[in-house]
Amino acid sequence: ADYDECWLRYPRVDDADRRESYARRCLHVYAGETSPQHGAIRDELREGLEGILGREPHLWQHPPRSADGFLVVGQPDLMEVVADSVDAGMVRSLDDDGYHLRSTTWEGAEVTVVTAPTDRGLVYGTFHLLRLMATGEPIDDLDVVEEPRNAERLINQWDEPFRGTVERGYGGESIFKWEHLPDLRERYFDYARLLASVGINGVVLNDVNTTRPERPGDLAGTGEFEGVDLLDEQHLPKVAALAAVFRRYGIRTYLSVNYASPMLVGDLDTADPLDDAVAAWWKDKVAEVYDLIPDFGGFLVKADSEGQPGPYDYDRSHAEGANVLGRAFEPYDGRVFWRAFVYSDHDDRAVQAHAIFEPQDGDFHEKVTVQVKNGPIDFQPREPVSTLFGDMPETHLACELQITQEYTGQGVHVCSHVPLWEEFFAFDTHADGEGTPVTEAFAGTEGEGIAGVGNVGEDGNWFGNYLSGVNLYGFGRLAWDPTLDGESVTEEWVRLTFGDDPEVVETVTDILQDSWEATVDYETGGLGLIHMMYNGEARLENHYDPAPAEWPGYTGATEDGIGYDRSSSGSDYVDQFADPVAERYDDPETCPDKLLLFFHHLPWDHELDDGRTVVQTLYDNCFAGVEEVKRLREQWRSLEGSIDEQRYRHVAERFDEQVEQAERWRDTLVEYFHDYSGVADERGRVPLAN
Ligand code: BDP
Repeated sequence: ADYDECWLRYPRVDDADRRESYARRCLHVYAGETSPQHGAIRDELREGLEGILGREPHLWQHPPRSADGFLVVGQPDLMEVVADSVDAGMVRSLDDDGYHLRSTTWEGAEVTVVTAPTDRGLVYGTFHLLRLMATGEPIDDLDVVEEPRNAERLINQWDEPFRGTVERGYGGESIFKWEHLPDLRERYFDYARLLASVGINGVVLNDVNTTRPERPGDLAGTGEFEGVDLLDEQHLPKVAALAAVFRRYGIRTYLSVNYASPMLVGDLDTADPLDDAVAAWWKDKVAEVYDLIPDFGGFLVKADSEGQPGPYDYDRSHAEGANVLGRAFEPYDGRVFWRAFVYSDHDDRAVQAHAIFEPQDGDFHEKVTVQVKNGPIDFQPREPVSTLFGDMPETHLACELQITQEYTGQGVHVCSHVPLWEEFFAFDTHADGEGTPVTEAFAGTEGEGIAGVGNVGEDGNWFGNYLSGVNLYGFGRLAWDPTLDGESVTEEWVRLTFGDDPEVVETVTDILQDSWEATVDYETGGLGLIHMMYNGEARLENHYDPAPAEWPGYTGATEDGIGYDRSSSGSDYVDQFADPVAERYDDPETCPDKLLLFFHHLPWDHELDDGRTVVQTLYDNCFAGVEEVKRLREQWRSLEGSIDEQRYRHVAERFDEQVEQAERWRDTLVEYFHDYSGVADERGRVPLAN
């Protein structure tokens, strides 16, 4: 293939003893052949084991009696050797996506067992075993039981089928070629492998923006909108073809749909959720989809948001709007993900989603999941946690994270989101008293989980910046288990991607772990400011260059001070948090510095704990962010010769551009702070010399 293998490289294990120990247990493989997932498992083992062992494995349809040892992959109910080797009752009782790995002996042979209650679990278990070997871990004493902490682990592609582009994608064009489908590309299979290898179980194929203004850059609209989705007769067979690819890897397919589909795809003259014909249309449409795709996952809907149609067009609530779709899924194992990314352009945007959705807690149909971004605004470099988490106990919730680096340097900057997600996951909402981490708000049963806005495209390296691969890998691993240690996940990715050289592993892991805070510093000044990036009239403009002056409404900058007052004397966003979080945020003395100006408008000379003023701290952080990126670049440069030239150069070049861009951010921001405050930097750096 002319594209990168990412973390599925399967290089030969150098250590001969270790390799021998793997070969003894895995050179012979006994695996089923009856389901599509079995096909995927056999293919993966063939490729993976051949790489790792340096020898072609033997695949059997029965236990290979002559071998001293073998690997067996199957459900206990279908294979005697599995039933004999594990606690079958325990395996059957595992979560559908769970699995069990065990080393034992059977009739004198050393066997390695991968078993699960479902074939999808077998896929995950197989990838887990291969990961252990690819990272050189011993497998002679395995006893691993894994279950995901989140039932739903979805990728949301923001791919635009009718343009071939990816909204907010920095890795090139969309990999999905709709004009050629149902013809399949090898790349679809390889993408499914990447996703399944990190535990993803669903993929939404198309962008949430299914209605686009005809003229780009005209969101407010001329009234001429073009709505599109994939629910028509021409496209559904193409969707089914992709669904078959993903199914092979245990991944279910979903679609973003336009709320006005009954009018756009159907020929009704309304999409009013309380209209019987509309309800019947959705029911029939969902039935038609299930005829083609029996394991279809469901719909994702962006309604009444940024120009998309929705129930507001008929004076209906979000619950009324979502429930008509939810009811259409009643006969099936599928559901509706309904986004809470809803705001209007007045008042404090942070309070809006909660103000709209929280009062409807309990009103959403069983088949509806409300999907909430991690923060109350929009994937900013750092935001507080959305107050909907913990405050909608009667509703299925999913959290939405952004894997793609829309606001964090796009295809250029090295910025791992893993530490960002870790901070988010660890947040204590206090919803149920102390010790109610945010993860509990979406880690329930079916219908709850985590969605991530994808970051792959047609580029040879898939992501734009090669190191952005850590964001897809880390997302999958953390969606499976948000309590995993982010640094370990990152290190795992580095070892799978760059090999085992300890210096490379340590250096790249450190770079990634420190990269996010650096970005936060030069892009925001590190005290909780948001939306300081260029954001032209058109929704699709930029989000990469600094332009704080364009959005004084977000920074709250005045001659007297800076920050947005969301305290009890301002918009009172703080009040949506449970106590004692609300109290802590409400008082500038106890509000954490990193979110201070998100919650408070403070005088430029307001003193922080360490005695520095607000404006001085902003200056210092902007400068520190740039220094940090330079340090990270130096660290990367120290690896020249230790990793292959092509990947070395690629990242080195991006670092050069990142340093320049970080300097531009720093200079723009400090000038901005200086223009308003009139306060010079104590260290003489601001105003800038030229
Ligand atoms: C913003 C993006 C925009 C998306 C929107 C969304 O700038 O492209 O359409 O979010 O999530 O982050 O719907």
